[in-house]
Order: sequence, then structure tokens, then C-alpha cells
Amino acid sequence: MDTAHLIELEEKWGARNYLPLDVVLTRGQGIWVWDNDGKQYLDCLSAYSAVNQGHCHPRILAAMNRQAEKLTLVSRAFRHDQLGPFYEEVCALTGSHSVLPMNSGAEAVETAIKAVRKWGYENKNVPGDKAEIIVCANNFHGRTLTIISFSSEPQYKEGFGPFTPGFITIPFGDITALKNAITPNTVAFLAEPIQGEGGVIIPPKGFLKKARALCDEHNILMVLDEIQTGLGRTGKLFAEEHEGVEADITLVGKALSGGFYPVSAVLSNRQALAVFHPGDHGSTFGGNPLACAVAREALKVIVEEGLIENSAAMGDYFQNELKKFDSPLIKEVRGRGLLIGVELIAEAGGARKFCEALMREGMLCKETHQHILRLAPPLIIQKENIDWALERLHTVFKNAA
Ligand code: IF1
Repeated sequence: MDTAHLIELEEKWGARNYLPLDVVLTRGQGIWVWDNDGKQYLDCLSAYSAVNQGHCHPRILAAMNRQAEKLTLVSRAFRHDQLGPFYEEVCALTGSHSVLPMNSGAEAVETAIKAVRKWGYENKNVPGDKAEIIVCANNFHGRTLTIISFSSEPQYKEGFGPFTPGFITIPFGDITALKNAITPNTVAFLAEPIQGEGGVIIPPKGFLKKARALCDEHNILMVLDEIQTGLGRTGKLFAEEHEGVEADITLVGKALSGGFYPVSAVLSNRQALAVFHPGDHGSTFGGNPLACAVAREALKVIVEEGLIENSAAMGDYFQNELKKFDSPLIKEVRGRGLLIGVELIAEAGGARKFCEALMREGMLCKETHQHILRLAPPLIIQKENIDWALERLHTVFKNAA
């Protein structure tokens, strides 16, 4: 089918809740994707960090095919032979005591919210329906009603009320505000260690560590959303490691499946997940055999192929080279590992047109907010590929100046 017609079909039949670049992809391998006309692109988005292992990774593909021929779904009414090994492996790798598998990132966040509320009622004597969770402005944790209830982005909320109460918002990185927001009813502090959609915002050094100390002091659970930053993206297994912090609950999704399949998980270092009893929570697809087989292999690939180390090394290289750009359009280059934001000055006319220009040059990325270009290639990227990307970026910035 020709490309224009494919786009037409989407526009005619689909809800208009996205405004994608007009590139129709048909194939992916490693860091590369190809469109319907055979044009090749370097993927610098990695499906928002879900394909950290690269597109159609052969090992994960093989694991998925093997499992798909044997058993895909039994529901949690029965046990199956992939679940226990997945639990053990994910807990061993992440140093967790227990795990609860779900499908999407938003479901993992919702699960954590339920867990910390119940934990608070059972362990802190918080009066019924009074639990408070402290969150950060400029957050992104997903799209469900409860999650958008504490979004600070008007567009995510407008028209969707009424909202879920029980959330208190502080400025991201403001330890005094966190301290002042704590009440006897506070059960948890929920944050992204680096705000991805927020514009690749790294909190002031020491913030997470001080937040950890406050949580300990006031018997509050620290919940870190590592759905985007986790599993090697920032050059560590988890971004929290950059500050030597361990959350009580860590949320993972996206790359947990290498992009093959929605798999998410709530990882618990304390007894927060112990509040769940049979019947309290669940999901038809959560923890299914196919998901577990895919996730097991996706995790092995991250470790055995050295993707965390490569992310750190290539991320440093990419960032340093970007910092050498002397374009007047660039306000700041920042990031950790291969989660990189290039903030443009307001006069640059918005990051979207840079994404469009880069697409014409054979590079796919996505703006975040109006002025920030996000660069997040698969973690398997090599130096020569980054040099290739830098050339394209040079051309686009030169033409735009
Ligand atoms: C979309 C953004 C990224 C996330 C964090 C939870 C979730 C996400 C830190 C929810 C999801 C996705 C959602 C996707 C685009 C993408 C995104 F721009 F919208 F914000 F990555 F930056 N926590 N982020 O980043 O996970 O339920 O989607 O599996 O189009 O909404 P999910």
C-alpha cells in the first residue's frame, strides 16, 4: 500500500490523540528502522526507551517465538513455569524482595499507589481515606485517571475530571518543599529520578538522597518511577544508583520487554507488596507466560551484552560532542547515559521542526515540551553510529541558524 494511503487510513479511522511525524515504519533491526518506501533511519527515540535492546533483538525474538508455540496465557487462576523463574531473576538483578507483574507502565504506577495507601492504613494508622502521596510538579507517570489527577500539565487533565484526591505536589528537586509537605498522613513520596517527558530534568545533586533520608525519618515509602530511566537507559541499571539511593518501591516497564510486548513490574524492597492478599489486585495478562519469557530474555540481554556500560560510555561521548556544538540555537545539553536532552532557545522556533528536518536527514527523534529535543537511541549504539548522528545534527543546526 502506498504511504499516503496508509496515512489517510489512520487519519480517517483513528482517534486523533496523537500527531506523529509522517513516517510510516515497516521494519526495524537494531538501531535502524525502515519506512514504507524503503528509506532507512537511525532511531533516536527507542519507543520512549522501550527498545533499549534494539529493534527485533534476535535473542528476545527467539525467546518469544519459543514461548508463543508452547503457552501464552493461563491467567493467574493457575500457576505456570515461567513466572517463578522470572520473579527470581528480576529480584536477583534488582536486589528486590518481591515483585508484582503488570502490563503497562501506568498499571505499575496504579499498583504502587494502591500498595502504599494500604500500607499506610495498616502500618501508620492513617485514618480511612486520608492517605496522602507527595508527587512532583512536571511529572509524567502515565495516562489513567488517577495518574492524571496529579499531573501538572493542563492538557493531560482538561475535560477529564473529576479527579482522584490524595496527592500533594511539590516542585521537583525542592527538598524544603518536600519536608514541609509531610504530614502524619503521608504514606509515600513518588517521583521520577530524572524527569523524562518533563524535559530530561535532573534534580539537584543530593536531592534523592535527602528525600530518602526524610522518608526514613518519617516512615514514608519512597517510590521511584524508573519506567523510562531504568534498565540501563541512564548508564546504570537504575537512575537512582547515580545518587546511591534505594527506593522502597521501584517501577519498571518499557524495556523490560525489549519492546516486544507490554510488560511492567512493581519491585519492592520492603514489605509494601505484602499488603496485597488474594483478590485485592490483579490483571488478566499480568505475569503471563509469554510476557515472562520475553522479560527474562530482555533482562539477560541488557546484562550479558553490556548495555548498561555501553549506555554510560556512549552517552558520555554523545553528550560531550553535542556540548562542542557552537550553535546559537542551543541553550543547554544535558542528560545521563543515553537519555539526552538538547534544549533550544525560544527563538529557535520549537523542537518539532528540528525533528522534521532530522527525519529528512534519516534520523528519528521526538521533541518534548516545545523546545527540547530528546535523543535516546537504543543502548546497543556504537561510536560510529553516534558520529553519523552528529553529522546529521550538525547539518540541521547549520541550516537552521
Ligand atoms: C505516550 C511521554 C515518554 C513514563 C514514566 C510511566 C509511564 C511513562 C516515567 C507510563 C510513559 C510514555 C507514554 C507515551 C509516551 C511516553 C513518554 F512523552 F508521554 F512522556 F516516554 F516520555 N512513567 N511514557 O515515561 O507508561 O503506561 O505508557 O506504558 O504516548 O503517552 P505506559
